[in-house]
Amino acid sequence: MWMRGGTSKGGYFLKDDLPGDRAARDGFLLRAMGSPDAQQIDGMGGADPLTSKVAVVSKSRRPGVDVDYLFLQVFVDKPLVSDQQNCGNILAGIAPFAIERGLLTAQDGSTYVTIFMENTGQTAVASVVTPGGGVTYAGDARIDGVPGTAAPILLAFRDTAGSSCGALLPSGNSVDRINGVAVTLIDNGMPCVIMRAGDVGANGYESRADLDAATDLKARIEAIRLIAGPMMNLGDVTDKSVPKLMLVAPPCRGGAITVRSFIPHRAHASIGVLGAVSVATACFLPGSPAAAVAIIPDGLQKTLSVEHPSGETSCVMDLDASGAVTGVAMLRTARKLMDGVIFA
Ligand code: NQM
Repeated sequence: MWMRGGTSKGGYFLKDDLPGDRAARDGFLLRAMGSPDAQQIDGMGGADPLTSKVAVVSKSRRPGVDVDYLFLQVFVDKPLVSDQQNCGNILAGIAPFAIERGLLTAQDGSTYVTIFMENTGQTAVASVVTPGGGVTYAGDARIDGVPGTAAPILLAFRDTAGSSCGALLPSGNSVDRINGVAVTLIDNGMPCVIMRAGDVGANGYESRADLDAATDLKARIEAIRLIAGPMMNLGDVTDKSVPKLMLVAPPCRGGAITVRSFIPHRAHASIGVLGAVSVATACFLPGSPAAAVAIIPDGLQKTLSVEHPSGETSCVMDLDASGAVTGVAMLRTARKLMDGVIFA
């Protein structure tokens, strides 16, 4: 099934429908997407990392969990399929897909689906609208980066700290310096290197096209990323899609912070779900580049509006009395685009 999940798009497969052998599976997915090729002309991929994504889904045997979800990034221009990152946007399509495929029985009204995210060994709970026990994609929820409206899908995360790096702050610090630039190395669901846009020669309000064309900027921040990888327990990240690079600046549309993200070699059209969670979490680290530019609302439950090139993404954050983030919820939507047979 091909679905839009949040601001991403990709192929959703039942695990049993794919080859069990990893090399055979990856070869199949590369052919399905048309990679490696900048145009992905011979496959389903959209010539963009945001539309060259795969979800592998199965009924879970874990207690209290409905389905297992493995995310795979199919590189556009390299013969690479990576399971080294999670994806919160593709996650938005998992519950509807699982219901459509009969992996679980939906309730009349709305259904909560507990999803084990295999890439990081953590769980998320998705709530979907299911009138009469079936999925509906129609509704009036709107997310920036997607035209029109659709049924709301709420994603709740409780245990995302240290998802891939083993700790929220894998270097043990709120701030490190790499190549003279102050950075926060953080992983609250997505490994991210957060720096002030102004510290690397950007302003933080650029368009995606301008960022993609900024060769010097991209070389400067890639050099930082390659050094950050081992500091974040990720090893050599030359051929990995993590950590992501987050250039932050003061909000300009009434939000909490402005971000331009690289994922990691192309600029993101908006921002990743767990990428936004990680940036929002960094806003609470005193002395960090994010805290220096963020405007934080009052209250123990705070909605942080993360501004990005296509609008904003709101993260609803629960904090404990010490100010540590204990849970995050996000609004997403998804849509079934086609269901059929792929030839690869
Ligand atoms: O951070 C793109 C996306 C993502 C990831 C990327 C995502 C997340 O927008 O949870 O959703 O960072 O490669 O789909």
